[in-house]
Amino acid sequence: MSLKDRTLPEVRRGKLKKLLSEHKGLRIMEAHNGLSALVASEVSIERQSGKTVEFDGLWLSSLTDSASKGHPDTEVIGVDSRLMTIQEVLTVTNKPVIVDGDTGGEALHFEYLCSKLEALGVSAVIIEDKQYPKRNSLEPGATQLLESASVFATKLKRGREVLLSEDFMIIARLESLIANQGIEDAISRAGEYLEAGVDGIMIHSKEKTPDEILSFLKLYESLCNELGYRRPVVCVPTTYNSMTDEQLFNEGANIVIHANHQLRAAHRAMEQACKTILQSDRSLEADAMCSTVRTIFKAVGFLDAKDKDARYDKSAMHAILAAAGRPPESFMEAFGDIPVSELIVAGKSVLQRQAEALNQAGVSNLVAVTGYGRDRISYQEAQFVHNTNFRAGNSLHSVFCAETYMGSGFLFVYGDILFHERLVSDLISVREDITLVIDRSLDAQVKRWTKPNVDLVAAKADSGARSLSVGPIPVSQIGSRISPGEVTHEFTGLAMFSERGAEILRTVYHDTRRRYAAKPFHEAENFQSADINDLLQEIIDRGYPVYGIEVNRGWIEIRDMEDYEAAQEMLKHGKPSTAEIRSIQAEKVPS
Ligand code: SPV
Ligand code: MG
Repeated sequence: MSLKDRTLPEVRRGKLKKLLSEHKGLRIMEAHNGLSALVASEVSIERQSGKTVEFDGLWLSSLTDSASKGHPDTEVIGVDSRLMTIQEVLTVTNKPVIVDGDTGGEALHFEYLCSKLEALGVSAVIIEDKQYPKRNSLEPGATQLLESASVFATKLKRGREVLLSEDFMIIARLESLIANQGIEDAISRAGEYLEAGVDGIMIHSKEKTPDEILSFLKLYESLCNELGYRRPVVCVPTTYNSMTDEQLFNEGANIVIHANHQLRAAHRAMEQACKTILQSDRSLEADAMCSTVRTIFKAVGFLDAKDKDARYDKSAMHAILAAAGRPPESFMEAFGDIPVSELIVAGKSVLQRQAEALNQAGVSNLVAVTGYGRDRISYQEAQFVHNTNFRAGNSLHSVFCAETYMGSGFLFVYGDILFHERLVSDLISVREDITLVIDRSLDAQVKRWTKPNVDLVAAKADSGARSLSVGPIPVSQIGSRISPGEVTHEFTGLAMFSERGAEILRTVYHDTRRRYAAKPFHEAENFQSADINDLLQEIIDRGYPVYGIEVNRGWIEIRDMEDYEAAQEMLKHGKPSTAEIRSIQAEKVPS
């Protein structure tokens, strides 16, 4: 079951009445369990005219409910068992549901049935004017005993009297044609049931041609004219199915129920698959007759569940830290021959601080891709992957040394940034496939414009005016050479790739790697010298959405001595609050 299409009883119950009040013909499909309800709810097609058509609601057939339980349709399946199926269906769809109530049992039983169905959020019950226990209407020669019209009308009235809402509909089903009692009997009973206060009439027939139904529909209109009011009519064209739904609507039907088709289709497919497996002595040949396992997983919400697990189970996600690069000369002069990850900022190494922030946000699987000075790294609570080629490439190629950890989505982290755990928590809760944390305070950070290789971003920012939107915004450009008029943000070096995002990243990486081996690739001379920004730009250019979540604080990069001293200052009194980071960053802005 997917958790997406749920609704509440009071929201769903009135949907049928509302659709009917919009004066369009309603197409209703049978469902006999959760899966068939999902299929009927999800399926839609586009007609040649461009019009999209879907089913307007579901029919809880007694024939298919009992058949799916391996029983005949003779009211031998009890109300509690029927209610279980009804609940199963109501749980997985938000479409209105019409329940086949058989004869409704004796009047007292019908009162209880109405009250339970109404409480569950069912929109309508249809009961047939046969004697309990009824026999299905479609089998020629089956005994069909009609109830006396007045007894049935009393049952209908008693059902109405227990209802608590105006939303729930009681529809009377005429079995006169099934019991060979003729159209006059049907019309006379229709009149009596309408007078008893029913919300609609269903006329049933098992003829192959629609003639008797069409005659009934004409007489029904005259009856309603006489009465001075009209209630909707329901048809079930199982046998006279040469008529289209539209034709039936044009003849006066308001609801057309396709009463058993999913069950019959499933039965034939099941039988064929079983026979094929026995014949072939294996299942290979039957595969083509079956939906794939993944299709079923998708239909019942397992893929959604898996997605959610990945989003919320941060412990399963890897953070890949690109920590292979050579430090700037100024660091070498000041601190000697150590990688940036090993720089001590207020008592802790950069890598340790990164690991702590990630851990606090729930990401505990760290993969650090090392290169320069890897033997000098003292923090050991991560997995290490060595980029032997670190001199030739940069962050992009480093991160791909950890490609095996990307599978179910991952976090990308520059090796030379410090960040607050809040940024990570926000990032891992997004739904988009590729999301960057982007800083919108670039304009305030005047000095940053003068620095080389700042990761600039052009994103669809709002005008700066206050806005209700808080979600990620689309990124259109990323690189260090975006024209100043277009720059809106700076990429912080934190990014999140969902499972699909990682798949896109990997596919585009391997494809471009071959094609641009010796050719300029976005801002890089060739693929070998490309960085993550070049690949992200390629991804954007290929039409995949890349999003940014905006921040203006909570991170700092350490690329030169000035950055280092600022970080040292921020952290010397322990972990800074986001407000402290902001104020110290603001102090850096020259007047
Ligand atoms: C059902 O679907 O259970 C019905 C319609 O009542 S029929 O089987 O045609 O009687
Ligand atoms: Mg039935």
